[in-house]
Amino acid sequence: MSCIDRLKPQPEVAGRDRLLNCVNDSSYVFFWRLLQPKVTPLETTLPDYIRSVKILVCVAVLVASVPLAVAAPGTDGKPNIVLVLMDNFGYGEIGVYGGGVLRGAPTPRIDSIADEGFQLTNFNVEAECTPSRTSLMTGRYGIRARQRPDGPPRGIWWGITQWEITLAEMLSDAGYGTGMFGKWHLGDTEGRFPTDQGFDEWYGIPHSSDRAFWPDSDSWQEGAHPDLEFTYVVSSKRGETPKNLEVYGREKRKTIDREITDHAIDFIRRKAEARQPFFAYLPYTQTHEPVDAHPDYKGTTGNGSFADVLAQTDAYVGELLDTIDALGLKDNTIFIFTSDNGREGITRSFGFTGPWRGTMFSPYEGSLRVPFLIRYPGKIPAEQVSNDIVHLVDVFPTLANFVGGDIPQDRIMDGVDQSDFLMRKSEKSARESIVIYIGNELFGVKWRNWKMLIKEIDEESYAIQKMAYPSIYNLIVDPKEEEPENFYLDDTWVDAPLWQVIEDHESSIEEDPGAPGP
Ligand SMILES: [Ca+2]
Ligand SMILES: [Ca+2]
Repeated sequence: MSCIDRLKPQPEVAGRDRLLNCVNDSSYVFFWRLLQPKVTPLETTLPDYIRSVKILVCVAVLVASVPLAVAAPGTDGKPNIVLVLMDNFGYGEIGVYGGGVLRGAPTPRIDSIADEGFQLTNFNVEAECTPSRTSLMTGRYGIRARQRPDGPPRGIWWGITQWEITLAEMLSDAGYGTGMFGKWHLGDTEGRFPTDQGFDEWYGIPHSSDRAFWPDSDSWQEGAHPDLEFTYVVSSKRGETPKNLEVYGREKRKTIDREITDHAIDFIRRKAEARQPFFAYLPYTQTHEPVDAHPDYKGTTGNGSFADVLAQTDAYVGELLDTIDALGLKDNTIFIFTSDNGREGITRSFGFTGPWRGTMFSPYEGSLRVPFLIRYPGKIPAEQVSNDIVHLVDVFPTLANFVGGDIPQDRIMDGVDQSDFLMRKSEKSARESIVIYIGNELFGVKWRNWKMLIKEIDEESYAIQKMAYPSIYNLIVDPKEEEPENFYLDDTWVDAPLWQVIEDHESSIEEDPGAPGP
């Protein structure tokens, strides 16, 4: 494993706990929404202002130069898709989830997606980067794609095979221009880069951001192993071998999300001008460690690097929204903001999971529950909030439904179509349950408001503990997963549906044990 996610988690802070103990239902979301200030121009920082002026000028030039593209929707009315995926970004960071000002930086632009669309408070992911990104790209739990005998000996999470049908391949087959700008982490060998897996173009990094420490480490030993080399920022077009551009060290770490945003905006403009529906995928590198703010934002909040990066990210998302809106594509563009997993677990990190227990690489809600906001004004009503269970694997079939794409029929898809739920054509989510894995280990399940863990993990040592009897949590009355037995005795009937989820999943794994092909 290259991730530094296995190190010791930050100890709980008593004051924070006291604050959060009062929080146990969805009123939390509305309460904190009320506390988020409206940002006026006077409160905008100088770099924000300069960048806003630059954007306005650029957009004005664009609008003047391609007037016919201004009102042009995607080809055949297909909606465009912009998908922002944060890295190790907890549930509690942004304003509408109780963060924003509480975290030292208001997030009005990200919050606006909730105001104009749908906010999920029970959106689930996998516990670490690669399986989570596998879920997003394939609509299948990471466990299915990793079961290959020919991976490298170190680390099981080495990416997806060509055989997997990615979200980008599905959209490309449906006529979309597909651009990826950011971190891949799903394979770094010939045939497994993004531009081998459905993306027309890619600018970003193949690996995890902890490798940005290497070039600046005083302990780096050149030539220590033939496989060891610095990560480069790369670019490629479909079918090309990626070209190394610059070493990904701490200096590049500061600016890469700015460059990701710029490349994505350029891509969106080009596709709008060409009147081709587009999929712009922005897996930002923040807030994985190291959390280094861009020079435009460093020190601007006065609340440290994490808050600076939060402000920076909000501004970048705002630029993307402004670009879509100025091109006249707002009603016909699906805009999603989410994260691949909860906050980092290392002691020196500063992420925030809101009311939930634990960090990434654990089976607890702080690992699995992340923000998910979606805006699609033409189809999804504004100001929607739901605590129904949805999972990252659902994004593939949901987007397939929205665009008229093909869902693979020759393999088990774990994802379900949530388009009717998001459009409020159906009241409830299309799923009631999920399975929870860490690495190879099935840890448990969630079903409605109940959770069963057949294993737990020591949050200090990461030792896996197998229990003689499972832990059962009622997540409505015990959202912090503090009392596994307390709320269960009157309701032992939940054993039946909870175990059924495990049995159904295990039989589906027997039927589809792993991806074939190179
Ligand atoms: Ca991650
Ligand atoms: Ca493929």
